[in-house]
Amino acid sequence: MFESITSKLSTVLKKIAGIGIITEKNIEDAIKEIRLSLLEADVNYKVVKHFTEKVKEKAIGTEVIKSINANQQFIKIMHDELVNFLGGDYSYINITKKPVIIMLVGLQGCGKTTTAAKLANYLKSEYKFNKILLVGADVYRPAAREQLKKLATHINADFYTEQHNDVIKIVKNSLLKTENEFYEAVIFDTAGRLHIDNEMLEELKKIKSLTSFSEILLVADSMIGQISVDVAKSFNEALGITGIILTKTDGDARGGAALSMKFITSVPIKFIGTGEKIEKFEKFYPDRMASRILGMGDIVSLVEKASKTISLEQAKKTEEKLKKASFNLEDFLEQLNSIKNMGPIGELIKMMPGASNLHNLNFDEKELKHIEAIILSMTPKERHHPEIIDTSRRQRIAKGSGTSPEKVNKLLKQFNQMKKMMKQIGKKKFGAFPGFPIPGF
Ligand SMILES: Nc1nc2c(ncn2[C@@H]2O[C@H](COP(=O)(O)OP(=O)(O)OP(=O)(O)O)[C@@H](O)[C@H]2O)c(=O)[nH]1
Ligand SMILES: [Mg+2]
Repeated sequence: MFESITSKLSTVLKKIAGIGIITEKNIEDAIKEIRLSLLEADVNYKVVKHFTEKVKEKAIGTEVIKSINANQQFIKIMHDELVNFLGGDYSYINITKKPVIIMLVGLQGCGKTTTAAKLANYLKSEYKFNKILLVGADVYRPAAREQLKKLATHINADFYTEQHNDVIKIVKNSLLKTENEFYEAVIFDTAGRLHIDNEMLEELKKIKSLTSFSEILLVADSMIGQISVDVAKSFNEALGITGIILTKTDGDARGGAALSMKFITSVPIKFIGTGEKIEKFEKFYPDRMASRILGMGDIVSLVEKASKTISLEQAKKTEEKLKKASFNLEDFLEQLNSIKNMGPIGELIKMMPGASNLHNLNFDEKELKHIEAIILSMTPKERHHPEIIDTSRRQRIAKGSGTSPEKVNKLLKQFNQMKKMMKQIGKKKFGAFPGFPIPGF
């Protein structure tokens, strides 16, 4: 369901990634586009305002613009802020106190009954709970209790209800049953209403007062759009909800509104429902969601790795050398080592956005070792002035590096081409990866 927000934001990011030199104006333009994309994706306007202000403040107020890999840093700021607004780290279900007592609340049709079963199933697999009680506390919809009973049987959990309309009595009795029969967890499925109304909230408050709940979770249909924020606010003010479960994220709604709930209420989104089946239930990971929304593959860890391995100073030095065309084979070797320190090249390439399209990508690590051996077999003078390398020197270098004169030739040729290319680029502007003066990077 997050396709539209993803495609919009990733377009903006791609633009940024393609810009050589980032200026304040570039950033302002990008932020304007981001603002529009978020609004179009149904993200709550307050969230949009806060988010874009934060990104701007960080991007313009800091050293980002001056730094050499400004575009990547900007993308990282976007990602980090998005993680912030989706929620940082938190626990999922509070299981410190046994029995674990959970109540599910939410509007009609949002997926409470289905989610009760999904959650029970999750507790079984995640925490190895064996004894779970599902309680039918929706006395209003005719077949509600029957629906939950069926689901309970399906997942091998116990079910309890009573055939009358006194919800409070049902809850009290099921709490007694939970204690007496040593259940590890009890989950209450409550009734939904079409709109939030006071009567409904009063009833839920009464239920809340009967015991100390481990979790009161708001089940929210991610398709309902902007009102989801009001729904979350009302439920939270009345009950103090401990988490949100977003259902129907497999649908085609724009999703931005649902994602705004955390920011507005400060209540974390803990799980998402991704389909009708019991297994279609996942923990919500803010960082993964942020990466997904930005369509970034794993660009953030790539950027982090790059900035750790290649210092800005080093990159600047390289830039200067390239501009002056004084870049020599020794610098080239230094660059190679920086790349090698980042890990296996194949792994790095896999992390780059869009790498999934590169099916036939075969990066030969051996080739890098050869290049390294060849350069190391040269004298410092040769490394600085490769033009002095004649046939006999070539043969000596080949011998010393365990390669062949052809290989030495090839490297020298490639290096010359690269230098030429870099000289041209250096005159105009820098590409997205100024730290990588190797063709193809
Ligand atoms: N596609 C999809 N459908 C879901 C998901 N969660 C629930 N549903 C469907 O949504 C419909 C309503 O689900 P219920 O669990 O009955 O919702 P409820 O909140 O208990 O509804 P009421 O008891 O009437 O208030 C059912 O058809 C579910 O199969 C989900 O994550 N994805
Ligand atoms: Mg129900």
